[in-house]
Amino acid sequence: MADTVETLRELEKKILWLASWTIHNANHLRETSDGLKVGGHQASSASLATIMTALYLDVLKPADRVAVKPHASPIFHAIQYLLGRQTRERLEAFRGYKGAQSYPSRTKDLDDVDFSTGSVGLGVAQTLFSSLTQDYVRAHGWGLDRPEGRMVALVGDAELDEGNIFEALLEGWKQGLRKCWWIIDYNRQSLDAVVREGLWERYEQLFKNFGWDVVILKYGSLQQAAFKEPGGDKLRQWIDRCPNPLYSALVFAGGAAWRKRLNDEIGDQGDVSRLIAKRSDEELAALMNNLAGHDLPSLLEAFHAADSERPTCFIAYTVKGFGLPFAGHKDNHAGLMTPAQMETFRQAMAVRPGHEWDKFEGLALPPAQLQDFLDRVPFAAGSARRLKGREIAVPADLAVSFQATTSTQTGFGALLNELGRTDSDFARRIVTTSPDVTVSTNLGAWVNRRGLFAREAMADTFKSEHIPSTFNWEFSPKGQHIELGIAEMNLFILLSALGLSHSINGERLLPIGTLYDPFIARGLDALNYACYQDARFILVATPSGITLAGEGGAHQSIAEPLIGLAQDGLAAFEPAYVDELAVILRWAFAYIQKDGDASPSERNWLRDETGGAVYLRLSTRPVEQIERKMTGELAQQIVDGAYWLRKPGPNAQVVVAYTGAIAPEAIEAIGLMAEDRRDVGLLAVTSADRLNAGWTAAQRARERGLVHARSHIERLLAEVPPHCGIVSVLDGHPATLAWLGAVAGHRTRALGVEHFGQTGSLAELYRHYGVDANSIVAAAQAIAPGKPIRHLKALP
Ligand SMILES: Cc1ncc(C[n+]2csc(CCOP(=O)(O)OP(=O)(O)O)c2C)c(N)n1
Ligand SMILES: [Mg+2]
Repeated sequence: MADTVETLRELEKKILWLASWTIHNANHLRETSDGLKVGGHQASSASLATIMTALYLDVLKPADRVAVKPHASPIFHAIQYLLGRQTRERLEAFRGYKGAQSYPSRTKDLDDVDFSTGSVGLGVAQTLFSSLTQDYVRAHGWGLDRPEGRMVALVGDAELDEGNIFEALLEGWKQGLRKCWWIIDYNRQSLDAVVREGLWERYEQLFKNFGWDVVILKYGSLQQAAFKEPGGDKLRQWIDRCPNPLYSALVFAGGAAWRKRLNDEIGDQGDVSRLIAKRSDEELAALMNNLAGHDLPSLLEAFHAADSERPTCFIAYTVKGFGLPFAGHKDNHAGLMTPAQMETFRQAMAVRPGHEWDKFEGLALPPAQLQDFLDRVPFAAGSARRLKGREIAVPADLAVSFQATTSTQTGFGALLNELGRTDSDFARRIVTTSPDVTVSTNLGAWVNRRGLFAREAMADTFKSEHIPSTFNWEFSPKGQHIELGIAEMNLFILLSALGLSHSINGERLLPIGTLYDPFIARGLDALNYACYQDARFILVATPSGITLAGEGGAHQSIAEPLIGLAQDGLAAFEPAYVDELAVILRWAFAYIQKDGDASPSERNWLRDETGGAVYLRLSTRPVEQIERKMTGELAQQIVDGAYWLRKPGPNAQVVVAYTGAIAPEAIEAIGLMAEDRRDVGLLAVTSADRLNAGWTAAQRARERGLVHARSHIERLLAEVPPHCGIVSVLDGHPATLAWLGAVAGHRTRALGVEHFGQTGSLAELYRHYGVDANSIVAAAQAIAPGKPIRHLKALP
């Protein structure tokens, strides 16, 4: 143990040096090249240096997974560098093009980041849901040959202000969370300032209330020893009473300031005066700075003693900027060491110019001994940390029978019900989840068949009491639906965890999450986070839009189609018909499993080989279905984003392009115009997102010399005469389709919803927002002038 501590101390010094140098060096390079200086987070990193040294170089095992506080990324990269998993080139390019990332990134960093962080709070919750996911996988009998991992989050104390953390805590309690450690970097500083007094007490109570163990790491071993000296109890009382800002200020001011303050306040009390007096300024500062979060013996003891099964919160007292000249200063968050300070630091670390990147430069222990220690670090013993789940074969098509008039939401329920009947490997890998809207998003039939997941079985009381109920609500370890509380943030973070299971647990899941479309906005940052991590899932958002008529503005989504269009890593669809949905859903199951790197297809210019998550925007509106045979060509076009429901003739004057549940209005409008406008075309757009992405990519390809590159929408619109107008329409923001006019220069009028809806009948609302058949005709008349359209009624 003593040997280990000594070696770790040396390596911690090196880690702090490397992290600080990484930041300084990158800033220095930037300053000279573009005059920009960026916040370096040297202080925020230093705060976690000791804890991360203890964890990565001693405590953690290969199966453990960590979400590192965003601003501790330089420390993380420095540790990986020492372990031979990060390159000097990337550290030199820190925060620069293709360099090590400012915040740990699963997708952009090469040194095996387990969970991305950046938007504070999300990575923390991700560890909790990853632990539940691990339980889910193992309860289903998968991955049992691998050791279980602990899911660890390194949390900033101000990060705990983020509400999503508490939403997750509540869910974790409900689901019987285990194997999860949150280590709070209690430096009592946030970005702007010093945090409130006594927060640790609130945290302690709070975590205990949610069934966690709480370990408070306050006094380091030097302090503990000093407390045993005569007068030590007085010192301890003073430390306990000292307000956070004062403690921080004294840490910054150093030994002489400590002495003055301590003497002023408790110096006339005999024993404690001697305790203070017998220490030099330097020793006194070392004693007062010796909080447990910077004390390797205390940390190692606590981490090794903690129960790995139980969810455990460690509150570790630290000093922001520990070991650096601005330690403790409240303005230090984005503070950078000046070149002069860096020079002093270099000398203190005994690093010769030109040897800044040498692994063991300036350390007292022999390099061979240090390297030998690093070679035996348990965390680094495993092979690749990125696992690969086996691909799950998807059936050639998803069969479903549906009524002549039905909605996409009903169709979705029917499709899952069908899947629920089958006992294939494919059906077993599906896991559904919903934030308290399981039944109202039509997952009920599926859940009846597959059951709810819980680590311990729980009978449905209504069933056991023989009270008739439509839904069987039985929990068991074999269940395939994870029922969540209402918090949408939790839905997305759980999807993020389930959707990374192939990589984290080596076992692929096919996750489907359902929620009401407008409430995507509630969890949007978590959705973005899940996509940034490249998690794979299918999001089914239903119902949607003003088509919800009676529900009013608070339930009617407007902007979501634009989210679908703009969100990276998420392919968005809004089908109108159930046969389209069946095609898209089948495709989605395959798409979420892809992670190849083939170049974009010449057909649609999309990077389908790389895969991603999928968003399906569905509706409760029953729509008369089209009786047709699903040909391979039609299915392909549905997936590519659009097809001609009615091809425009060579002299077409108007094309109506519609998306989703508004299809009947578009069809009706075509009928109303038929007598007075020639060859009217009807374009069914199943994915504005994919059409738009393909179009952008094809243009870029042409600009780079691939003159024959054509996207799907360009090919479709090539058949439309130049003077033809396009009226686009959807139950969502009109900008979603407004760009269609730019593809080939057609005059376009984009209809849709721009303002908060209200209650009313469907007909009233469609008329009010101008997306009814008559409004489509009026728009057509305006952009494709000709003889008056006889069926057009005067608009109010
Ligand atoms: C959602 C979100 N809001 C704001 C920020 C900007 N931000 C980054 S760090 C930080 C404060 C961090 O304080 P703390 O968690 O205590 O970390 P410390 O730097 O003290 O270790 C803020 C506000 C962010 N990254 N994410
Ligand atoms: Mg802090």
